[in-house]
Amino acid sequence: MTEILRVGPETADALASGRPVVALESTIFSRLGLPEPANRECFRRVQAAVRAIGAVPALCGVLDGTAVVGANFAQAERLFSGSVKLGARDLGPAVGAGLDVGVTTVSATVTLAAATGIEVFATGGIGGVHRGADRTGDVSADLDALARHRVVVVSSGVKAFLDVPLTFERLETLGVAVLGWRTDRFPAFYLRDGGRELTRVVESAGDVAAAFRAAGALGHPSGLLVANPIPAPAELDAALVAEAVEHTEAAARLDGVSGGDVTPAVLTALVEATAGAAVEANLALAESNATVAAEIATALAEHPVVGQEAEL
Ligand code: PSU
Ligand code: MN
Repeated sequence: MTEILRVGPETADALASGRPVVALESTIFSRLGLPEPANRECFRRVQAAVRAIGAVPALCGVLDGTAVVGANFAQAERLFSGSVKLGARDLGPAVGAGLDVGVTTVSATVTLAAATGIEVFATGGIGGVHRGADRTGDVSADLDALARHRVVVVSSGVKAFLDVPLTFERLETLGVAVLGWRTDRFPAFYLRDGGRELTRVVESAGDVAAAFRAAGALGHPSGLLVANPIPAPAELDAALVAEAVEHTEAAARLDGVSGGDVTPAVLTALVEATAGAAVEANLALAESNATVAAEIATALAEHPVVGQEAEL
C-alpha cells in the first residue's frame, strides 16, 4: 500500500516547531475554480500573502494515491491541472484507489488540516445551501466539515449564487460560529454585504484566537468561520452580480448538470456573465483572506494549547 498521508517538509518543520501554517484547498486553483491563467496567478498571490505575514502555506490535494499536505512546486503544478474534484467523503476512496490527481474542496481540505494539526484554513468562498435546495437537496459538504473539525476557516462568506440566508441559518444549526472580520454584515463573495447581520464582530487576529481557544477549552467540537468581506476597491456592482446570478444556477441545472459538477459550472457561467470581472474580484478576496488567515495562525501560534484543553 502506498503512503496515505504525506506532509511536505516545510509544513512538517513549521508544525513541529509551533510556527504558523495556513492550509489551502486546491479546487480553487484548478480549472474547476478559476479559468487559466488566473488559477495560477491566484495561487501565486495567496501563497505570497501567507508568507508575507511569516506563515507557511500548505497546499493540499491527492497525488498518486497519497493525500498531500504542503505540496511542493512540481506537485502544485499537477494540482493546478487537476480535474477530479474531491469532497471529504471522496478522500478515502481516492487514496484507496490510487487516484493520480485529485483537487480538494473546502470539506476535504479542512479534513486534511484537522488530521495534520493545522488550525487555520483560507479560501475564497465556502460552499453552502444552493438555491432550490428544497427540491434538489444540494447542500455543500463544506458546511458539515466545518461543523466536524476544529479549524478556523477564513472566507468571504458564500457565493451570491447560493441561498445566502439559508446557508447562514444552516451554520447556526450546525454550531459553527460566524465572526465578522471588522464587519457586522455577512459577506456574499463579490459583495461586502450579503444581507444578513452578524452579531459577532472581531477586530483583530487576537480576538479570533481567543474565541477559538475558548471554544476548544470548553469542548466545542466545531470550526469557526471568519467572514472577511472582499476589499472595497475590488467589490463588484450589486446589480451586475444580481443579474449574472439570476439564471446561472437554473441554467446549469437545465443543462443537466448535477452533484459536484454544479458549482464549477455556475462559476464558469458567472465569469462569462460578468465579462471576467468576477475573476479579478475572486483573486482580490482570496489574497485578502490569505492575509487574515496568516495573521490568525500567527496569533494562535503565540497562544498554543498547553496541557488538557478541557480542564479549566
Ligand atoms: N466557491 C468558489 N470557488 C470555488 C469553490 C467554491 O468561489 O472554487 C469550490 C470550493 O472548493 C468549495 C467547492 O469547497 O467549490 C464546493 O463545491 P460543492 O458546492 O459541490 O460542495
Ligand atoms: Mn453540491
